[in-house]
Amino acid sequence: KILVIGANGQIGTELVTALRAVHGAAQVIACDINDPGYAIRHSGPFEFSNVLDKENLHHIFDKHQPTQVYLLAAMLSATGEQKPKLAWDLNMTGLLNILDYAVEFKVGKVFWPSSIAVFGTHSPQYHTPQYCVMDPNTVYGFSKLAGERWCEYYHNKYGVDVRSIRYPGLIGWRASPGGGTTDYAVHIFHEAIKKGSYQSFLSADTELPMMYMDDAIRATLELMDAPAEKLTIRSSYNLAGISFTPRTLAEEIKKHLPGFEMSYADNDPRQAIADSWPKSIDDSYSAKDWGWKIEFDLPRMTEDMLSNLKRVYGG
Ligand code: VAH
Repeated sequence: KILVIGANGQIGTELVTALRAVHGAAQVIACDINDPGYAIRHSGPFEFSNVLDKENLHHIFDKHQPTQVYLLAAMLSATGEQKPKLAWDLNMTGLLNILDYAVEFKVGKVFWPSSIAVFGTHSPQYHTPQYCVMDPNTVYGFSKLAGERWCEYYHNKYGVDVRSIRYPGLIGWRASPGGGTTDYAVHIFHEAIKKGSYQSFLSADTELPMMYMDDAIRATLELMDAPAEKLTIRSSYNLAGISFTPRTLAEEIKKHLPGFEMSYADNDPRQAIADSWPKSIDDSYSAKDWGWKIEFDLPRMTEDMLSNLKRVYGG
C-alpha cells in the first residue's frame, strides 16, 4: 500500500490521482487531517491523519503496512511567518515521526518535498547550484533545510530510502495552493477567467523559479522510480522549472485574453520572502542522476491552465 499524507494539499491532491492511476485506487491511501474533497473521497480509501499524533500514525502504518510513504503535510512560507512555532513543529516533528515509522515498519521508499525556499539572500541568485551557501530567513525555509539534513541522516544511518525534490513554485488547476509566496501564479489564472483582472501581491519584476504541476508530479514519480544506486543526493534534488516574473506571466495570459488587466499591490509581506529566494536554479544533478527533462514551458503551461480552467468554470 502507498500512503499519501497531506492528500488534500496542492501537491497531495495531484499525487493521489497520479499514484492511483499507476497502482490502482485501492493501493493508495489518501491521508489528511481535514476531510478530503469529493474527488479524493470517492476515488479510493481515505484515513484521517495527524502527523503530530504518533498514536494515530502508528495505527495507520500498522493497519496498511505501507511500502511507500509520501509526506506532503507542511505549513508553507507565508502562513509559516504568521505562525512560526507551529510551522516549525508541524514541518519538523511531522517529518521525524514519519522517518521513525519508516524505520520501524521497514517502509521501502519515502518521499518528502523540499523547496527552493532553502536558499537565502547569500545564495547565488541565478542558476543556484545544488551545493552553495544556504541562509534561508523564513521558518518554512529553514525547516525544509533542517528536514533535508534529517532525510540524509536517516538514509545514511538507518538505510531509509528517502528521496526529495526542492520544488519551485508549483502551478496547477486541479487544486488550490496552500498559503505560499508563489500562490499569485495560480490565483492569476482563476481571476483572469472570472474577473478579467488580477492584482499581484508580488511586484512586476519579481523573478522566481516556477513549474507546471504536471511536470512536478512526473518528476516526483520518475525520482521515486529511479534505481537507488543512481541517486547521489539524499538531502534534496534541485529542480529548475521555468523562471518568470508576474509581468511576463501577465503578458503571456494577454495573448489568450487580450482584455486582461494586471495591477500590483505594494508592501505585501510576501515580497520580502520572494526577494530572498533565487531567480533561477541549476538542476544538472537531476538530469545526470535520474534523467530529468522538463516538458512545459511558459506558453504551453499558460495554454493548458487556461483551457482547463475555462472548462472548470464552464467557459
Ligand atoms: C511557497 N509554494 O510559496 C511554496 C514553495 C517555492 C515556493 O515552497 O511557500
